[in-house]
Amino acid sequence: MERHDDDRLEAGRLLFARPVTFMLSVVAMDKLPPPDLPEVCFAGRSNVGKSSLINALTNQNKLAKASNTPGRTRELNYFNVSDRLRIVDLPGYGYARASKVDIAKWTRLTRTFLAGRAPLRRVFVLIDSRHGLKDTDLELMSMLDETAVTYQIILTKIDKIKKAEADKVLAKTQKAIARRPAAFADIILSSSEKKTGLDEIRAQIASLALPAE
Ligand SMILES: Nc1nc2c(ncn2[C@@H]2O[C@H](COP(=O)(O)OP(=O)(O)O)[C@@H](O)[C@H]2O)c(=O)[nH]1
Ligand SMILES: [Mg+2]
Repeated sequence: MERHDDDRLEAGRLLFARPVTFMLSVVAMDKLPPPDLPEVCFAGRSNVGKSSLINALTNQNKLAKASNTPGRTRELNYFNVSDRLRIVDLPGYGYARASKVDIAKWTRLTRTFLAGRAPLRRVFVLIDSRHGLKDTDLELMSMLDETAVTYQIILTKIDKIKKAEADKVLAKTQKAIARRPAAFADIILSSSEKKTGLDEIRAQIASLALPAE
């Protein structure tokens, strides 16, 4: 491994060495915290493994609420990472039984947030590696391409599929993002269960955080 890689992984490890704290839940744009720290957010279809990944990254089992009634959460949840960066957990989308009203509310709040949030440095778009990109994911990505917000794809639950399948979904996803202007070229394969890919995600987040005091 190259020296540069060691440094970035170490920076990621250090950023998450201290506890990450829950800050607040936001249901309306006018209640967002002041835009005084860089932010990254996690987005993805309901049940993709978003809460589990946030918990695994922070080594905290109950930080993000895992497996609450899917599709019910409409708030943006803010987490403070050592006053150097904030993580935002977006409500899951694509829940089959969500009502039209719920979908409209999700769309309005997240669209406004994603398009207009100045400190937002990157959106991690989580995709279940067993299912690949769905229409709702493509819609989100198009929205981010339009508003020029950089996003990086994380293929989740990689422990559930075989290596050959992982290679296939990776190649297919790479092809799908090749011409998308705001997509970050590197795709991360992750498993919260087996702790795969976590160091790389931490390193990516650390590269966007304020420097340590
Ligand atoms: N095997 C496996 N299961 C996972 C992984 N991540 C999440 N899950 C499971 O997938 C389900 C949904 O996870 P959750 O984090 O609540 O998804 P969210 O709705 O996107 O927040 C739960 O039953 C988790 O235990 C993973 O990396 N591997
Ligand atoms: Mg969740």
